[in-house]
Amino acid sequence: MKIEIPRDHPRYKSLVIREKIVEGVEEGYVVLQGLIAHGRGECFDYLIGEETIEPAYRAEEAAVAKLLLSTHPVISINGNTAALVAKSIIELSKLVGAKLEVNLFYRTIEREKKIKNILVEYGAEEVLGVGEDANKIIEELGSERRRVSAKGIYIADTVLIPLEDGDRAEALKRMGKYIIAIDLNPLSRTSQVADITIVDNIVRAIPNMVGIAKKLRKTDRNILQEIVDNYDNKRNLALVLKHISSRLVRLAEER
Ligand code: PTJ
Repeated sequence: MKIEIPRDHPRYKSLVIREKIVEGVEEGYVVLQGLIAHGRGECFDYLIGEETIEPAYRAEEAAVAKLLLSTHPVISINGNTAALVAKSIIELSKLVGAKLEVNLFYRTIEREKKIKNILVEYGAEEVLGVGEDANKIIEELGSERRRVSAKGIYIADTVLIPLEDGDRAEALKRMGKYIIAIDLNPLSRTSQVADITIVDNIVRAIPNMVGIAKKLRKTDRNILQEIVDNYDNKRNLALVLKHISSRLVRLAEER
């Protein structure tokens, strides 16, 4: 059911985002499980304060620097990502020279094609991982995410994996790939295993990364490398947890 969300509704932004996910379900490219994943993300976003916190911005900066330094960077696209940030993620891929690959946990050829069509509509020139293109297998992985493109994730040195399940993140790490995750849950397995974990809503993270990429793309490689070297994911995740816990204590004390 489609409803008009009043602009003055206190949760306008959040409700509009929800509608995008629901539309994705109605159009058949977001899975029902994507609604559950989104709800979990919303809950963590509430705890964070629905804003990009400093550690998240640092992670976004390090992620862009790493993507710019990589030889074969790939951005993995699933249903929720296509519903929420198709346009800006294509812009990011162009700015950092990363390939786009559809890779689904609940894989069907129909969903793959629908997601590819959305990306093409928004200006993507090449979309990997659809149908026969996903002809390489990641042996370590049991799920349908194991099928990847020989021109994409299979040969990638760095993979950006938004809204991901933990198994593939671990498998890709075992293959020696550098993993950048976007996940509002700082405690998830994906968050723990990634080299860079961006604990931010994807609807803020990708536009932020577009802005950062515009600034960093002409930057000297040594400086980009310094940004990556100075970044410490464990420390950054600890800062996120401290932010959440001190925020909750502060809110409780204000009562
Ligand atoms: O499209 P498919 O078939 O590949 O399936 C996609 C989903 C998301 C259903 C699948 O990957 C899945 O089940 O993921 P999980 O295991 O639920 O993990 C998703 C993670 O993303 C959770 O930790 C959520 O907190 C987080 N998340 C959800 N929405 C957002 C988010 N993180 C950032 N921004 C969001 N908007």
